[in-house]
Amino acid sequence: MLQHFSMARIDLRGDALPEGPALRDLLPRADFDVSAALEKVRPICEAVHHRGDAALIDFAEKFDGVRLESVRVPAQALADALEQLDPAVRAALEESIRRARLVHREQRRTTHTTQVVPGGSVTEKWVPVDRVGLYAPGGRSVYPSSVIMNVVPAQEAGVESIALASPAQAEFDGLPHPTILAACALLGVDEVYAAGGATAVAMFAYGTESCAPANMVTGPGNIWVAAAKRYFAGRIGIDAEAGPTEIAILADDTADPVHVAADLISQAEHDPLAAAVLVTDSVALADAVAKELEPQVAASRHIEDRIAPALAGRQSAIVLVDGVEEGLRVVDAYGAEHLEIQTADAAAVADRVRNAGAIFVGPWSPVSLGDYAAGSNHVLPTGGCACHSSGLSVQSFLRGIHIVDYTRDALADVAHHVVTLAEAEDLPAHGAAVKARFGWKVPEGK
Ligand code: HSO
Ligand code: ZN
Repeated sequence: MLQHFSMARIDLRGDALPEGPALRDLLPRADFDVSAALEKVRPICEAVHHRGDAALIDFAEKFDGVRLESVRVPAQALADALEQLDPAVRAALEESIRRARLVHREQRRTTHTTQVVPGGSVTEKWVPVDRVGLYAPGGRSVYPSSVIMNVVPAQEAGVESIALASPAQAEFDGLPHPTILAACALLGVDEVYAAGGATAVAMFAYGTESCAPANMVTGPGNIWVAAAKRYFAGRIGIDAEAGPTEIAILADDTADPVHVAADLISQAEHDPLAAAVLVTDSVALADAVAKELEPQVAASRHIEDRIAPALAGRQSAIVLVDGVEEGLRVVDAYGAEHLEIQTADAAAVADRVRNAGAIFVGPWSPVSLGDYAAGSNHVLPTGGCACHSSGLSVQSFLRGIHIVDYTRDALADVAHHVVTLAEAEDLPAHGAAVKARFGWKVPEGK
């Protein structure tokens, strides 16, 4: 039995903390080797490229144990799933959608024109991607909430064509899980495919007989989805490669150990590779949380396969620091997907955090609120990517296009600078393109 486990402790008290990458190296992190998986997904992606739907059907039989008649989910199956959805689940999903729409609607961007000089302007217009393919995992992670977190920002961005894929489930005659289908129906997404993992990403990237190619693929998934995204990066748009989920909690002695333990367990519940990291300056809190974990883990459902290995794994730890100041440096170096601040004056501390996918402030904002019903997005950067990337948002589905519009006089005024820089870069034809407009002479600028 794994019920008796202990979370590793990393003691960073006493000496000055090292800088940046050296500090990051002291912190725990899961092994998630996407490049090794890349070699395995390559033939899968290429089979989908060459054999289209037939390959998808063969892969569903091999990986999901069910022979499909078609990969496209019939409209009737979506309607049936919605009709059969538990009313309480339906109400919760509807509220989740409503809140997510409130937040994401306000992320829309408006066209903006900068009058650079009289007669010379640059307008930035925001144009949604034409078609996106969204992925919702199956198997261990059937998350209708992730359907919401993908679809709502795409819809609010104004994406016209939205398709969703989720693995075929043998127990549902090869359809994706009914709650995934019901969530699609609630959101008004009617183009749904039974395709899983790398095969789904390849389907959207290349297109098949039944699925038109997409410009972009987003959504969480396992290592095969991450590897397929990497395979197609540069050819289609992708969001971040999602790794195992992470929670970091920065807490002091004002935190309630019962809450802290419950929140660590809540994300450990996703995956044996999930990371739970407590950063605290209070040994008393660390001890109380360690003690509190035992009964709470014992009372939870997915102990042996996920929670205990996640908490005991090398990716999880209790990190002791000298104070909240040092704690802030540690959580910034870690760059957690989810960061809870459970300290005195939590909002002020949260305000100082620079690297996190999402920040949860104070005792009444647990990560699981954000997973389902805060209005925030739960598709967030993992593996330290929070230091350069954001979670999914309306912005993820928009492209900003600059529209440059200069008059003759406005070009004439700046022409000599263009010609000078073109010469400096040994690109005289660049300068010539301007001179050609003025009788091959450089107009005298102002
Ligand atoms: N915490 C997960 C998302 C999720 N939680 C879905 C519950 N369902 C990664 O952010
Ligand atoms: Zn979660």
